[in-house]
Amino acid sequence: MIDDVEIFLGSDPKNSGDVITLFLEYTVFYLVDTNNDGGFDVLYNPQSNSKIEVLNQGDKTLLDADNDGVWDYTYIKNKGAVRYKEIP
Ligand SMILES: [Ca+2]
Ligand SMILES: [Ca+2]
Repeated sequence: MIDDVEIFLGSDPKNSGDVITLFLEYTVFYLVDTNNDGGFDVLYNPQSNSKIEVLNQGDKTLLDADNDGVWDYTYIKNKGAVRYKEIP
C-alpha cells in the first residue's frame, strides 16, 4: 500500500504488518489497524475513498464491504476473508 494512503488512514507507513490487502466484490480493499493496537479498525476502499468501520471478534474481523450496515465477510487471521454467515 502506498505510504500516502497509510498516512491518510493514520497507520504507520513503516509498519507493514498493520495493513492487509483483500479482494472483495471485484474490488481491492485494505484492512487497516490504524492505531497499531493489534486489532483492525477500518476497511478502506481506495476506489470510492471510503473508510468503513469493522468489528473484531477474537481472531475474526467482521467486514461490511458495501457499507450498508450488514456484515458481508469475515476476515480470519492468517486465513483470509470468507463470506459472512450468521451463527444461529
Ligand atoms: Ca486498532
Ligand atoms: Ca454489507
